[in-house]
Amino acid sequence: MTMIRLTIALGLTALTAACGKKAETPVAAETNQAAPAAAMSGDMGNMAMAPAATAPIKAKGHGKVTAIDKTAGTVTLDHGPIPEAKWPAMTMTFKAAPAVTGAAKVGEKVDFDVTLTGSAGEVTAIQKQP
Ligand SMILES: [Cu+2]
Repeated sequence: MTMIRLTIALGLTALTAACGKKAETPVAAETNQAAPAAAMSGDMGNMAMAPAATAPIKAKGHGKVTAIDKTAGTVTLDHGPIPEAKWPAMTMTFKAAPAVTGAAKVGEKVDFDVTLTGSAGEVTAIQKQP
């Protein structure tokens, strides 16, 4: 009997010790998680700078359709300034999906959504101005 109790006591001690260690492990894990989080915010700082170079910018524009090329999949817009991209007003040709080239009509004043990557852009949605 005594031996068994002792064994249980030892076992409990070992368990408690194990628990103690286990309790420490999550703390260490949290510390480890905090470090990547800090590193991530550092990465995000880099990401914030990246869009100027490569990351696509989603912007809204307003302008007039001057040409549509359904075969090439392009729409040419005489558009106003796009502050998101620091673009002045200009006439330029954008890539456009069939849904956009099909919806647009030359001469129409339009509002459009555009995704800009560097100096290239794709009109993703176009709507005749009300
Ligand atoms: Cu432009």
